[in-house]
Amino acid sequence: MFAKYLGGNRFWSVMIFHTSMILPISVLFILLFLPPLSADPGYPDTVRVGSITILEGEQAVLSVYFYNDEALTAVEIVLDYDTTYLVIDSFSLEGGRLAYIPSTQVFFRNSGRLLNLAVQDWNAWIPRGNGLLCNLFFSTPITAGGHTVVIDSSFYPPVSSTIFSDSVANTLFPQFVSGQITINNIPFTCGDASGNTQVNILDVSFIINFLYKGGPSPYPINAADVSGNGIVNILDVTYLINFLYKNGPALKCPQ
Ligand SMILES: [Ca+2]
Ligand SMILES: [Ca+2]
Repeated sequence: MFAKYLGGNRFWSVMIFHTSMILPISVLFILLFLPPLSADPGYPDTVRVGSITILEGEQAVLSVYFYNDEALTAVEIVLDYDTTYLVIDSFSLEGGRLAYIPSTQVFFRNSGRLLNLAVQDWNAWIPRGNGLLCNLFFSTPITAGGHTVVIDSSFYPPVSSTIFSDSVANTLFPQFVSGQITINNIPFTCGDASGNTQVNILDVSFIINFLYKGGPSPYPINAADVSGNGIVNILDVTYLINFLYKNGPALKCPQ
């Protein structure tokens, strides 16, 4: 057919035939080397991220669970979260269903807002079951209060996502239940750097000790930012003295 359009030029018809075969052959090639996909048999396998509430500045310990009703060779989770208010510190399989697997078969990658954890059992199958997969440990900046961070699934091109691999290396896509970390503000009285609920000359000393003498940090730090400009420095000392003794303007800590 192509040869007709090209006026019977045999050279071009052969070339077009060869070119037209490249795409199907390359698709066939890709299909041959992709891991086989398989429908998840039985009750749907699931990865579920827990939800917790913490105070700003505290460490968050977030649990991730998984359910599988067939034996597995590997479990991989890829999680996506906003790093503005959470910083990943570490992870642990301790106390979970995969705690028996040696660390040489556990792979963890932190790529900015994506976390990738892959666990493989090279010696036997991960048995069917339901329970803890891992704990993730996050720290939260002192400014994180009042925010909720969703821990969601994600997809790493070309093939990495939350997947299970069954005992004959079929790839299964478990259902994914996202979770969240709610970060609450620490209640405080503005100016009460010492944390005893009263605002007086001792708080002036407390801030000076913190700034210049290695003293403990106000808790939360915002209690000492009486000028409300996001920084705690000598100007807050002046501002607090003015408020206490010179009819200065009202304290206006960030909340
Ligand atoms: Ca105080
Ligand atoms: Ca300030």
